[in-house]
Amino acid sequence: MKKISKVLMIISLLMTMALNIGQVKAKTNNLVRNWDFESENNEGWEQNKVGHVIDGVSYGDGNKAGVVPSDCADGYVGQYIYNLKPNTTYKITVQAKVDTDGAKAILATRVFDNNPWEYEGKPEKDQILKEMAVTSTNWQEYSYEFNTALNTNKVFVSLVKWAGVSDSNYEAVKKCNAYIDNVIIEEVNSIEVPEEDYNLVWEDQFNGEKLDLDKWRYETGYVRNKELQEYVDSEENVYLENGDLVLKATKKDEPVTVTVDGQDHKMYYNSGSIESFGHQDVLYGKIEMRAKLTNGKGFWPAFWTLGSEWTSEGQLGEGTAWPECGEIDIMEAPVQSPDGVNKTTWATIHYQKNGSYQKMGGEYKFSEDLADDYHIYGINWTPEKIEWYFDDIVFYTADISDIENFQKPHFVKLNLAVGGSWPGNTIDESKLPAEYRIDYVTYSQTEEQKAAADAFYANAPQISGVKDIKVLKGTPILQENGESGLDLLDGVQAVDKNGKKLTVGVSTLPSTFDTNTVGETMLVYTAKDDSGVYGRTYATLTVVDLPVKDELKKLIEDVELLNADDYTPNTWSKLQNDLTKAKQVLEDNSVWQEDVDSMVKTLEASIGSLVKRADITKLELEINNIEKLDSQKYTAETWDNLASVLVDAKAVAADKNVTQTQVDDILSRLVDAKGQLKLKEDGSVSVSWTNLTPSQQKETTNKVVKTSDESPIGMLMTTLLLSSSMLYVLKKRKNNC
Ligand SMILES: [Ca+2]
Ligand SMILES: [Ca+2]
Repeated sequence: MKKISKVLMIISLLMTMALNIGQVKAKTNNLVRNWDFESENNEGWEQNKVGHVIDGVSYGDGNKAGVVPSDCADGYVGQYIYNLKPNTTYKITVQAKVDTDGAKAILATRVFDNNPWEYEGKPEKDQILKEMAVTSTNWQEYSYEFNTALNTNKVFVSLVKWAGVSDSNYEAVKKCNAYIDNVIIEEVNSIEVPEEDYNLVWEDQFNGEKLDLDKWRYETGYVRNKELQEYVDSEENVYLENGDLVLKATKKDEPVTVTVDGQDHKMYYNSGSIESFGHQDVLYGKIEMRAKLTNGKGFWPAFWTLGSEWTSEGQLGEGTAWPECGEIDIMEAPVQSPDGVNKTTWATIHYQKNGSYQKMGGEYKFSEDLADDYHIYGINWTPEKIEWYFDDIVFYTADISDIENFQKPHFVKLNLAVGGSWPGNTIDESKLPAEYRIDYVTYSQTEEQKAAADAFYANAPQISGVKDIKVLKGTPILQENGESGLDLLDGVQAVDKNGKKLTVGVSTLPSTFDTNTVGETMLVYTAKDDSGVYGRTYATLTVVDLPVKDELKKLIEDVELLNADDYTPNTWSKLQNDLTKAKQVLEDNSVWQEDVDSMVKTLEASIGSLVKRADITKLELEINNIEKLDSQKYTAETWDNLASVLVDAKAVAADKNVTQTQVDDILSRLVDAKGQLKLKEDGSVSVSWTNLTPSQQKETTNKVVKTSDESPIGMLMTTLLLSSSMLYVLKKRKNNC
């Protein structure tokens, strides 16, 4: 007896050890009951009419596994997993196989309880959290992570066989046995990448006076979702205050009616929406904001992205529409509950896959109202996954490794909607004006994220030759139908990564923009390569008013009243030159205001530099007088001096551009030189001349020269007359004394 029990004990111990080896592999925190299908009563596994636990097949040691057998194309074997935590990531690992080449089974994880999705008012039952194809004909490990992130603590994991009769693999699916074994589900602890590994790429701290329109553009008007607000660019609804961007919803005095889907739609509120389109793209990295949300039933603050290839409405533009462009909702908090409390932030991606619209996502429920304080809302985006975080909690992860929409650039959007399809049209107006306050938006990347983004851009179409364009009001723009006008594509080219030339499209944003209105619009240049990858480049088209030319016209009229003879030919001819140019500017309908203003300045300067023509009457008279003198009478030295000054004087007199000062100067030099003339020693006039004292002689000479009489005889006569009268004056003075 003792011996037997010892043997039994040893056997039992060995069995326990064997079991423990298995348990070690399954890990103690495996949430799957009967993980290896080996228990007697098939505990845990749901067996429908086709899927069941089978004897005689097992992965590794053991004798049992789950099977979805042949002769069916619609069946499953699976298990409900209870007591999951919301907003938590789990990892499922299984061994699985199919026994027919070309067959496929699906490892699916579904939400299977109270519906967490009330999107657009349509509850979605049986939401697939994640699925993976099983195609190996040998046992193989299949594994993925999923995030509850929902109002759920229960999922259903299953191996599914399903094919439609028309599917190409229908026969193979129907024929095969699909097996599953060793199912492990365990919680994954999120690992945050350390903060210092991120480099800031772009940010707006909203610390300025006004919204930075080099970073953002406004969305205006009616935009989407039958929402009840009109987006405006007014400073009442979009402004910076205390370091925050404030998007504020206000009630309109009168509703504005627009046509949506052929029906009248009333907008009762004004609100704000801004986006980084055309200014900043984001592709892989952390995109984060710190914000204080609105509460109150009907309000719907959001922080989200759209693919940058999103079509820009324009008839010339190329791009993709929603949902083909892809959308990442970093934060959406539509206030649905009647009490108006806002405690839930939603994380969703919308995309197009295999030609059909799909979405996945989750939510985070916070203990407090999100309108009570500032919180951080962000995503960490890599080529493999997008993780959503709230403050420092990662609450949802989406595997995007095979979703093309999230392997290309997006742009960022911030808006405060009122009403619409999600929160419904009952609005708590007691909350108006409602403020959505954003402290900052940042975009940062690790080296790996940057390298992945750089690789995308290096292979995307490159557009060159794009430049800002300025036109005058009313300038026609070249149309696709060939109607002539300004060619927005002039000099613009695009090539793919191999240098192959691509077609470029251009559109204005908004498309309703035309050049009859003064202002700015965005020009969106788009090129697509053969593999469907888009490249985009942006520029600004500025329409300016026709120039005002009144001042120029008046100035031209004034100039035309001036008389050529009054001014030096040089300055006059410059003025005439500028006048001709001014007249051209006046006539030309393609000049800018600054050209007109500059022409006015030039013409004014030209008028200002006009020089009055000099009066040379006296100079000419003096030259004439001197030319009548007899050189033989004077000493060679003094005559030569006079002759030399005379040459200069003649040159001055002949130059019509000389100034009055130049004329006066040369006249004075001429008079001086003439006054310094000395008669030769044997001059016939020396007799009476010697009767004068030296000073009298000098004075007399000066006077003679200054009166500048005509002939040598006349001069002599004058000299003599003056001499006699001098003597007479001197005599008189003596007598008087
Ligand atoms: Ca087994
Ligand atoms: Ca700030």
